[in-house]
Amino acid sequence: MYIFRVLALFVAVSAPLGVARAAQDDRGDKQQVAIRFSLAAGGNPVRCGQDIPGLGTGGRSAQLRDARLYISAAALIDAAGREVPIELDQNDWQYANVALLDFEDKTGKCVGNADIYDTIKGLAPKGRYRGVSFVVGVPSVVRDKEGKDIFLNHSNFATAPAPLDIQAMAWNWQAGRKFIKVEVDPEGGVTRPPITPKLAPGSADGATASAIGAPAMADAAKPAPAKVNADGTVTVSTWMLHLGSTGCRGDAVKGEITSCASANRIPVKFASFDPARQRVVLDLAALFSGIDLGQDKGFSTGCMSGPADPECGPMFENLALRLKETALDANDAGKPSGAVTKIFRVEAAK
Ligand SMILES: [Cu+2]
Repeated sequence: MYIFRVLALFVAVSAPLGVARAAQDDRGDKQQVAIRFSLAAGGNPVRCGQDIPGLGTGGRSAQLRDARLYISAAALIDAAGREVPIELDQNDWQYANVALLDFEDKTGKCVGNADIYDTIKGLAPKGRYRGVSFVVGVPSVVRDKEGKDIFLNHSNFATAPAPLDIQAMAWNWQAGRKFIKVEVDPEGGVTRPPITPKLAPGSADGATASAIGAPAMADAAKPAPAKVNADGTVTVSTWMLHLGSTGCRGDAVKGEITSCASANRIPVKFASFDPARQRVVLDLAALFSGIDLGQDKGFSTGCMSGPADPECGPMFENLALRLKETALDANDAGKPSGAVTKIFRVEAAK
């Protein structure tokens, strides 16, 4: 029953979007905008199949496995400091005000698909702009031109429009999408605490994580090939960052409004940015700063947004998000910490 309502909603939504595109053929008062992104580790570009040297505190080299993220609410900043929304082109990578950036091409150790998408495209009112801003994450709801609510994050990926239809980027209806997914295979693997019956690979992360408010994992990580070491510790191949909303309540399947204790969306702003000459870099050196990729102290291998996961402490600091409430009932978990996130920077585009 609900499926039909969702289908009806998307049919209803795609028509007005089509009308909007046609209306923009008169582009007299609009200019085309393209914001380029790239993936790097410090000064080195990162590509599937190539060693990324010196990541994290252990200074290990690593191979990329996955690097995808959702960007929303992209805007240009005018001389008065106003954020002027970029109206995104609607295509397989961009829907409503959300775009998926995809830096993996399925070569080397990379998973996913051959396509790459690294440039957000759209229209903005003609003008002179000084900066750019965007949010990492998928909004819960956006309003279409007719004032109808479109539910974006907490929806069924199987019936959602692209690019919200990717199973690998979905957790479950309630928790919604993975906003950032970065996975690397460090040289020598990732060593984890001994397996206890309660913490068996494949089942434990999901069960333990949901007990502490992290999303149950829809695609619960297939256990990576594990090597049991002489001291009982286990070595697995992949360190994973999966960022998304956690502690979500409300049955999204029944169409209930879902609200999440930790939204975990990251606002990013560059007061000075020239789209013609510059690009935004997602810097893995900054992302893994202060983190030893060779060791995982518990819960998910890496950080899957779990408030009790030891690796999420330094990771959330790098993301400039609060992992936990600053005080009891402060309700600020998952909100921006107020620091500037270190994971993005601006550089001259080549
Ligand atoms: Cu962990």
